[in-house]
Amino acid sequence: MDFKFLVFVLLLSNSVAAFYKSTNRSLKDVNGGTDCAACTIIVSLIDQLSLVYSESIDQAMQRLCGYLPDQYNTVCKEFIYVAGPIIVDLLANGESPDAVCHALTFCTTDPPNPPCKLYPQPRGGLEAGIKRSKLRAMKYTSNLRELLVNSDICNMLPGLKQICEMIEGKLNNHEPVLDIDKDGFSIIDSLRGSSWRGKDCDDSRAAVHPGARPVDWDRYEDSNCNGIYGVDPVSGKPYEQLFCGDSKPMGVGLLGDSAGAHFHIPAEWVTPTVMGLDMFANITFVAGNELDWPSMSGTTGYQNLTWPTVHGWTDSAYLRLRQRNLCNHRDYQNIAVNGARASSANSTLSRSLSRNQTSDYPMILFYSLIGNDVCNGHPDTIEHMTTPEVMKANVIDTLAYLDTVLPAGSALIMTGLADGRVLWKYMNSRYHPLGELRGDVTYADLYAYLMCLQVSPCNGWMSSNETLRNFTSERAAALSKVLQDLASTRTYKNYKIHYMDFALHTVIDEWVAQGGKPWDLIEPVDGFHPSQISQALTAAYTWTHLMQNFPEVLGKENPHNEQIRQLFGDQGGH
Ligand SMILES: *[C@@H]1O[C@H](CO)[C@@H](O)[C@H](O)[C@H]1NC(C)=O
Ligand SMILES: *[C@@H]1O[C@H](CO)[C@@H](O)[C@H](O)[C@H]1NC(C)=O
Ligand SMILES: *[C@@H]1O[C@H](CO)[C@@H](O)[C@H](O)[C@H]1NC(C)=O
Ligand SMILES: *[C@@H]1O[C@H](CO)[C@@H](O)[C@H](O)[C@H]1NC(C)=O
Ligand SMILES: *[C@@H]1O[C@H](CO)[C@@H](O)[C@H](O)[C@H]1NC(C)=O
Ligand SMILES: *[C@@H]1O[C@H](CO)[C@@H](O)[C@H](O)[C@H]1NC(C)=O
Ligand SMILES: *[C@@H]1O[C@H](CO)[C@@H](O)[C@H](O)[C@H]1NC(C)=O
Ligand SMILES: [Ca+2]
Ligand SMILES: [Ca+2]
Ligand SMILES: [Ca+2]
Repeated sequence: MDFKFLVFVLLLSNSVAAFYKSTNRSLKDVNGGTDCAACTIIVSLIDQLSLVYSESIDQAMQRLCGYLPDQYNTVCKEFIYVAGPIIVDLLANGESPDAVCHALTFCTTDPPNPPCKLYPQPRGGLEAGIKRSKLRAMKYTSNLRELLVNSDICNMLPGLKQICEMIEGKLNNHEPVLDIDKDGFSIIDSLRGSSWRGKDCDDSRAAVHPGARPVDWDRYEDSNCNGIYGVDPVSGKPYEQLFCGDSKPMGVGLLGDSAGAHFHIPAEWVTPTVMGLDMFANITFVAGNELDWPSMSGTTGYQNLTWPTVHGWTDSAYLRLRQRNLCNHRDYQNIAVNGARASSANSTLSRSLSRNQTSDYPMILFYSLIGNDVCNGHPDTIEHMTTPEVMKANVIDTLAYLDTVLPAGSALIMTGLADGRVLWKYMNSRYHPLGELRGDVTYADLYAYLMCLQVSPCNGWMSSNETLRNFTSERAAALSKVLQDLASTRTYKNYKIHYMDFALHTVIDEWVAQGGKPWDLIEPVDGFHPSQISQALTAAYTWTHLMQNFPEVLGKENPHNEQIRQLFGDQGGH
């Protein structure tokens, strides 16, 4: 049985793995890699839960399984049956979660790599702890490794296989899994459905989808899913023509990475003091969305979710454009993938955009890949960063391709890469949720641990080495310059290009000026991605910037919005 029995751990592992797979970076499981990290997190949670609730390790394990939905609970209990006695024995003897996971064989020490540790080590350091733990573990079953490592969670649990393949991008090139008419739009939310691309209002006809130019002004039915159709009895004219005809409808799209998809692991999932019953209730939905929350993202977000605890609100380019012209309802496409960089944007993401040059409305497409071209988990991280030459070749090919799919009158907004030095600057000395209870794990510790296991999302910035952090930012700036130069020199038939910096610093400064803390803008669990608040503030900043510098693409306020609201209510919702 695979240790990845806890689904959120499956996700932790798989999303990191997907980072690498989707960008064709070879993922070797050095020192146990993501399995080791997952094991260590779980054993640590068990340990901390027993402290929080003053109960035995055994009871804490039962408690953790009890938090999971039924379908996972059984697997959890089976796991405890096999590995539980060892965990209980070793933790009770004061060994660290790192040593326990070495004894359970999820963590290894593969020379020449040093052993990796997340927690402080008792009595003689990690190597002594591993030795003691392995000795004690020998008392228990001898075929532990077989039992634990050989099977694959993806094939074990009903419904998970599809999600795993989805996460690995095997299915449909990041297109919706359920899409009967194959128009790129779905009637379900997760699995690349309406969380990502406007909901299909007729999944049996491909011509009917968000963003379509209405057929016969939607006299009889809604052919573009914006909820507007029928004929005005007074004038005898179709509403779509009356209200939208002169309004220049525009969709919003995104070719992006995990920041654009809004990667987010709820802190509650790894904070023993607040974990609780039902917290994992919607985990299948979350898994089906690849741990991303596009419906609350700064580009295509359209709803305020209140579960699990959401720290922040939703604001987005789509919401602003929709508010400006309600005819744009449901016309969004979030084509962002964890780990994507310029090469995948060219070869995969751009090809997955659903837009027909003749039968769809134009769109504002954001090209926003803010880090993966300089971010990877390789020990020789610099070797694996995109060079300006490769960047240029990929972007030129992407731009040429887009000219063959974007309808005339579209716009492309390219953002530069972030300057990730803010991560170390604001996070390094703070406690990570896994280390809050005892004050024993800081972000500096977490970054070093992920780097040691070679699963860090970004060695270049999540590093104590200032020279390396500076180098990474210099390379990022050089890549941004490539984008900026292309934006100012290239012209295309069907769209205009506009470049803007990814203004993380400005957004942080504004937030701090309002009395906020810089770390509110960074995801607490991974210590890497922009948080919910950051998504919303970036959306507001971007909108203001476009209003000032590129207003012609945003169109005019639709004077019929109020009439649309009165006649069509929420226009069918999202
Ligand atoms: C992935 O990388 C390997 C080694 O760098 C290369 O040989 C292979 O062609 C790449 N595959 C794809 C699909 O780009
Ligand atoms: C979400 O909540 C914020 C703040 O309360 C509000 O301004 C915004 O309009 C809401 N967004 C949606 C999509 O309801
Ligand atoms: C699960 O999702 C539903 C709506 O999709 C929401 O109402 C509910 O609060 C969520 N539950 C939890 C525990 O997050
Ligand atoms: C961009 O993608 C296309 C389609 O996959 C491919 O033919 C082309 O070689 C790619 N460009 C670069 C620079 O890799
Ligand atoms: C675009 O739509 C038109 C009209 O519906 C159709 O004839 C054409 O095949 C479509 N083009 C593509 C590339 O799908
Ligand atoms: C890194 O860059 C900052 C800002 O440019 C500079 O002040 C600092 O001296 C640099 N540090 C190193 C080690 O190069
Ligand atoms: C810091 O990073 C630079 C650039 O990669 C490297 O040359 C140097 O050896 C590193 N310093 C340490 C102390 O690891
Ligand atoms: Ca469809
Ligand atoms: Ca359809
Ligand atoms: Ca319509």
